[in-house]
Amino acid sequence: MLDLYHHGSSVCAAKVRWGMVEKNLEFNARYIDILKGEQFDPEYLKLNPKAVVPTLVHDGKVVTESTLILEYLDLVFPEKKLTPEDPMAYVRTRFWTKALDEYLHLACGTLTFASAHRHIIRKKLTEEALAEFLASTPADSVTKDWAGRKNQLVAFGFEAPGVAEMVQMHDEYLRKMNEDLQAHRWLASDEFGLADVSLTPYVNRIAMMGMSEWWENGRYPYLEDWWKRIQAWPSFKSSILDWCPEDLTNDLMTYGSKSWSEVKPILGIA
Ligand SMILES: N[C@@H](CCC(=O)N[C@@H](CS)C(=O)NCC(=O)O)C(=O)O
Repeated sequence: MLDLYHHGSSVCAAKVRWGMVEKNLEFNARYIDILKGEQFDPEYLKLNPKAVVPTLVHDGKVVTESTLILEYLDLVFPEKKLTPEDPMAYVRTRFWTKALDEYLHLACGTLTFASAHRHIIRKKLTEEALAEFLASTPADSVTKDWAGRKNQLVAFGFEAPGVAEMVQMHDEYLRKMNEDLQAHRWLASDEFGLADVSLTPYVNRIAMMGMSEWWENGRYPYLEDWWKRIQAWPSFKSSILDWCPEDLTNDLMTYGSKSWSEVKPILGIA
């Protein structure tokens, strides 16, 4: 039995969900509302002491870390593998999953919190509940300094330290995606695979926040073409978009679109 603890606007949960659907794996979806603080429930902390989603429980075995969950699933259920066999395609895939874990994930989390999540949690929580929510984040969470960063992002938005650098870092990786997609049809080779599944939620996040101009108008044409093909992929909508509740989808678009005017100058878009 496979249980996946996840959330509708979690990028790393989305990549695991999509991977499982692509691998034809059935799972019980266990929803953890990370914008209401359900990740701090003592029972959930026993599974995931960092208080983050996703967490996979496979026949009682607990696996955390989204990249490792996908690697685990490819080992345990090799019938339809997402990881390429070709050594260079494998290396290019690992380049992307490593870049996500080391850099891009924090850049995306920072952008999302500064643009939208800071407003969304304020709508959901009273001042008192918000203070408790912020105080509950463990010292070692999304990153070793996430608790402090989250506090600053909620308080100051784009004025919080380091936000511009994170937006620029996000841009650096989108530019690199565009380059790789010029060299081959999908991210790691001419075949769709784990790199595409893993990076999609990060591009989708920008689109859901009304910021697709980031790659449009000739800025990143190969990325734009890939994104169109991803959106047309049969399981994309049901695995990624449909899990995000309607109010959250609307809020991401509303607050994200308003924040685009803050992001554009950082990217040098007129
Ligand atoms: N390295 C972890 C990161 C997990 C993570 O950052 N999850 C976010 C959602 S994408 C989360 O649960 N955040 C909760 C919070 O900020 O309190 C993984 O890949 O699984």
